Amino acid sequence: MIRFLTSGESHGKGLNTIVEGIPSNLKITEKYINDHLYRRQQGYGRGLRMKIEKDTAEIISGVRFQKTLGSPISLFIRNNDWENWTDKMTPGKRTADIEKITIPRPGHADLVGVSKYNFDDIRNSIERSSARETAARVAACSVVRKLLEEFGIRIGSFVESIGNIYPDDNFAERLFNNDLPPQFNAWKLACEADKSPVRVLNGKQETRIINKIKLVKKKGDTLGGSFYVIATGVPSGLGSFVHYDTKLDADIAHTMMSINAVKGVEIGTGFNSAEAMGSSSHDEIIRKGTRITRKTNRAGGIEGGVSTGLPIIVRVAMKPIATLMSPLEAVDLSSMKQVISRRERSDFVAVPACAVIGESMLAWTLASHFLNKFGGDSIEETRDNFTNYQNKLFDRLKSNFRKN
Ligand code: EPS
Repeated sequence: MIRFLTSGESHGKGLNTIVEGIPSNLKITEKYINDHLYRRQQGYGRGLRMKIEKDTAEIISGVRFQKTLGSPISLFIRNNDWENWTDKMTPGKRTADIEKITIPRPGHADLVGVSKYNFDDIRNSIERSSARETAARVAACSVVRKLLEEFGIRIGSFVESIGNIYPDDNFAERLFNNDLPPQFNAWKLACEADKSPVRVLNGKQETRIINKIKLVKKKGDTLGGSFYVIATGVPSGLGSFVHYDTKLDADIAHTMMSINAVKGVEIGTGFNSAEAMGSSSHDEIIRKGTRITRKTNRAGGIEGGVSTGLPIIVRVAMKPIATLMSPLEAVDLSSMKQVISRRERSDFVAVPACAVIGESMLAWTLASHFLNKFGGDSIEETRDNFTNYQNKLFDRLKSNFRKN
C-alpha cells in the first residue's frame, strides 16, 4: 500500500510531503520532480504569486545515489513568499497590528472553514485551503509517475475548454474512437499541450481563449474550464469489481475531485453515454494477434472498475477561480452586515495548471492499484511480477477456455 501526506500553509515556510510504500531501487532525481513542478506553475492567466515562486523540491530522505531506499521519501518545497509573510504567518507570538480577515469570499473555503474550525480570522482557513498545496502533491506524485514510466505507463493531459471556448476538432473523439497511431503515448500529448500557454492542442482555440482571458481580466472576473487526463500503456487488470472501494474508476473520481475547484469528473464518454444507445456506447471486443482488445474506447479504459488495457480517459471540470477583482456580495462577520467581498491576490485562470495536477492525481491512483496488484519491495521484484502476469495473460485465457 502506498500513501502520501502533505503539510504546509500557502504563505508559511514551505510545503512538505512524505511518500510511503515506494519499492527500492527506483531511479529518481530532484530534476525529474522539479520539471513537473515547473509545469504546474505555467499557464496564461496565473497571478503574481507564480512570479515570486520558483518551485523546487529538496529530497530530505528516502533516496540515496538517485535511487529509492524503500523508506519514506520526504520532500520539501520552500515558499519564497514566506519572507514577506513572516509576521503574519509566524508560528510564534502574534503581534497586535496583524489585521484579521472578517469577510468571506463566495466560492472559497473561507466561511465553511471559520465555522467548522471555530476561527476568529479567515486567514487561518485560507492558508491551508489554498491551491498552493497542490505543489506538494505534484512533487509526491512525480515519484510514482517515475515508477509507472518504468513499466511503460505514460500520463498526459490537455485543456479542452476555457470560458466555454472549445476546439472545432476535439481530440477526445479520436481517443474514444481508438483512432491513434501505435506509437501514441500520453506524455507526447502532454508535451504538445505544454507548448501552448493555455495547454490546448489547437492554435485558433488558443488565440480565442487568450483574448477571452484578457477581456475577463479587465472586468475583474475569472474563468474555469475542462481538461482531459489520459494514461497509456496501462495493463489490463488494475482495480476490481469485487467491492466499492476497490474500483479503479471510483478511485480516479475521488482523487480528481479532491483537486481544488474541481466540480465534475467523467470517465470515457461519461455524461454523453447517458444519452446514447447501447449499440453506440459500448466497445466491441476484437482479437489483435496475442491480445484481446476493443475496437473503440468509449469506456475510457475501464470496465467494471477494472482497467481494460486501453488508454484511461478522464475528463475534469474546473469551476472559475473564486477570488474576483470585482467581488460578489458577502457578509462581514465583524458587523454581520451585507458588504462587497474582499479582494486577495489570485489567479484569473488556472485550468492549465489544474490539468498538470490532474496528471499527478491519476499517476497516484494508477500507481496505487499497480502496486496493489504487482507488489514488490524492490523495483526488480515488481518487474518480475508484472512481466510474469503480462506474458501469460493471453495463453492463460486460451488454455482456460479451450474445449477438450
Ligand atoms: C497558488 C498559490 C496562491 C494562488 C493560487 C494558487 O498564491 P497566493 O494566494 O499567494 O496568490 O496564486 O491559489 C488560489 C487561486 C486559491 O484559490 O487558493 C499556487 O501555488 O498554485
